[in-house]
Amino acid sequence: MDEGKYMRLYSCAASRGLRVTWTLAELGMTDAVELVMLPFPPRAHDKGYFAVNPLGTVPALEVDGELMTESSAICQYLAENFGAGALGVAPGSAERAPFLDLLHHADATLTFPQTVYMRFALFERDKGLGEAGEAYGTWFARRLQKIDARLATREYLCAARFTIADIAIGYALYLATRIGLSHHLSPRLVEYLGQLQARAGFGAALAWEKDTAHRAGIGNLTNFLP
Ligand SMILES: N[C@@H](CCC(=O)N[C@@H](CS)C(=O)NCC(=O)O)C(=O)O
Repeated sequence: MDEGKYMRLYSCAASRGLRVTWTLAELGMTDAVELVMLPFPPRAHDKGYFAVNPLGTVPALEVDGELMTESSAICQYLAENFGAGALGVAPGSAERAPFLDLLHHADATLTFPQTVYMRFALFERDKGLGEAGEAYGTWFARRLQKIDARLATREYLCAARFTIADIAIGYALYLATRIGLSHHLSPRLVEYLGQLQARAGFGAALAWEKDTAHRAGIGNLTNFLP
């Protein structure tokens, strides 16, 4: 690991790893982490990465002799260990239940159908499963109702403040705008996402990913996205 760093994060530009770089930027912790940007997908373009993460997925965080490969869990780990309560909702606090629910909802229920849509409707459309892919896009859209309803009476998803639940869900909404699903976002969700994207931490995370990828000679930053 580079001198002065005590965690190593492997990621690809604008992938679910953005949940992690964004959390680190919000915590002011980017200096503590060695960021390794990879071409997407690593399984095709950087086979050496299998030695780090046999799944070949990003993000992956090396910390404390362990490897974490779930974006929402990594955000929770960072918030609980380094956030001094700022980005998380502690056990026993009000709204801990929706906090955990939404943190997991982000990847398990929202990003999952998004990625199936991307695979069959975008990346591998020529394989003849485009229609099935589009159906996953619609399925994703129907699942947005839970977030939309929650935000009808709130500025942030829980605890009346910005938390990693907003980061995790915000990434799914951001991804929707990058892959041709923005027409499924209601005006309320568009406004909410705009507010999240205006945060200094979001901009800092994108810039960190971009600079690091550039220095690693990964030119096509959009290779993850169409
Ligand atoms: N549930 C995991 C999913 C990780 C994942 O599938 N990441 C995608 C990028 S966003 C990936 O690495 N895909 C490349 C592959 O599966 O080979 C998380 O939340 O981090």
